[in-house]
Amino acid sequence: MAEKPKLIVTRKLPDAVEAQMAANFDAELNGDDTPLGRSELAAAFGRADVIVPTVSDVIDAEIIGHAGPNLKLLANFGVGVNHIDLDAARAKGIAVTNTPDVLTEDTADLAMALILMAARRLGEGERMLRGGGWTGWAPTQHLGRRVNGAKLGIIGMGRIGAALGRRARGFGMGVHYHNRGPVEAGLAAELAATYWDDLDAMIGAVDILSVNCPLSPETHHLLSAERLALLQPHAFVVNASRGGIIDEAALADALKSGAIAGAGLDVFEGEPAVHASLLGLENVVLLPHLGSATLDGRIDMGMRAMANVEAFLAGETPPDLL
Ligand code: 8YV
Repeated sequence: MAEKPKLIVTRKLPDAVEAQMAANFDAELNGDDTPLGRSELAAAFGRADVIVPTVSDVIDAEIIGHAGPNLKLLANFGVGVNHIDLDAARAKGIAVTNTPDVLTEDTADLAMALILMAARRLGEGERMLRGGGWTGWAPTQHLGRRVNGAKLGIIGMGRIGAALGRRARGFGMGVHYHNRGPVEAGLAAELAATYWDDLDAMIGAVDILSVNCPLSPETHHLLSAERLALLQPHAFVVNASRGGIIDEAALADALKSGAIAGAGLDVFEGEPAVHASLLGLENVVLLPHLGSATLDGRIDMGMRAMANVEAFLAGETPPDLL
């Protein structure tokens, strides 16, 4: 019998996913979920046929340079691939796939949760109660801002942006968006969405700004100090995409000075490090990259990664080839 392909998974995945991997491959799983150091990652590149990495692996040209002759596929567990040097992979003849669609709804839920948490000051309220500081209801305690009727500006109207737009409509918000171009007419009509070609103009006009575009060299620090300064003082910023799209130091300054009202962040430029000045601010919600963190979603992501691996090894074009 031919040997099974060697599949190396860099992190612990849900049991159902690992069981399928162990059944179908010579799978090296990560039982205790200790992230691989650079030398371990390089060694894994040297002996694998397929690697299933995640956002916590930095796969740059140097790591890709360690790929052995058998490594032909990086089947990323996750939709964002900014942690992988795609050009270096291509140059080395290594295909890369991701897991779109299956995490769209969960991530949009998380973005909506950030909006509600920030605008209604829910984290502040919970911290006060748990800290023993609640002395009873008061008419002017922890007053947030109404989201019903607010203008939401979505940067990046892809799958997740559109799913957030649907939620926002349900909460009575107006949907505005900036994108490479207008979305198709059916979606624009469904969301009653207003397209802004000029990002700066949209930023100045909205009450809540949500980052939903991928991180790339073009979107790195897209929300710079200059752009953040365009926001209205009552505005909120939320990010469930990638931390590097916002200049975190500039955001912290704007939150601290009151130039904007608040923010909700699920992602950070130097994860797991969080800009020190954000940690001390009350008007920012800070979550540990929970966007797709449902058991259902993580199983679906694993199965989607497996579908890509199986198609690739069968000589077919994987459904999510980048
Ligand atoms: C994933 C994410 O959990 O898919 C993405 O891009 O940001 C997260 O939801 C993570 O990337 C796993 O690799």
